[in-house]
Amino acid sequence: MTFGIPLVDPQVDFFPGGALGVRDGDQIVAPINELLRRHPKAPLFASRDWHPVSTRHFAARGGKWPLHCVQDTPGAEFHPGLEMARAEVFDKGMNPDDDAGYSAFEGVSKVQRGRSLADTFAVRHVDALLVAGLATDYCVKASVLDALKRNITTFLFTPGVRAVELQPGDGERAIAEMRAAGALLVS
Ligand code: VGL
Ligand code: ZN
Repeated sequence: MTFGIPLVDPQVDFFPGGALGVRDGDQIVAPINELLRRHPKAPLFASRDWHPVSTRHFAARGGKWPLHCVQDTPGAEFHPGLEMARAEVFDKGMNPDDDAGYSAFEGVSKVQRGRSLADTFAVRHVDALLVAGLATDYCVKASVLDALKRNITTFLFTPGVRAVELQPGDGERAIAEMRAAGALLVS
């Protein structure tokens, strides 16, 4: 068994002070770094919300969200405190005409000719995941549910996630949903 660590959208805009800042999001940095240090050989993957400036994902075009993670802007960069130099990066959310791209499985590799995350797991013999990142109630949840649908053993690293909570309780509900679908919680 090889477990991989997908970090979901650990980008400046999702941390406090960012365009779509998640409360206490900065608290995920230290536990994730410790996890990465303890598992130096675990393959690391990072998804990146990577939007065009105009997309149906944004409120200006009927979506839910303020402008965030626009391609090649500072807000779309990875949090500078995360030790993720070894990460293989997957971009998602590029289609201007839909509000898709929540799941990291929709991501395509930045360097491997658009290779999908699922294909990359096969290439790397990754058959279990320990997931962390932002935000619990959106992209983390979508990624975990997608992984479970693909019959990948999936653990959620709870110190490494935080929720947007457009409605109070969304974070807890998202965790309950992931558990009900088969995710195992790890702290
Ligand atoms: C996300 C809202 C909008 C996420 C992305 O990464 O969880 N949430 N876009
Ligand atoms: Zn987004």
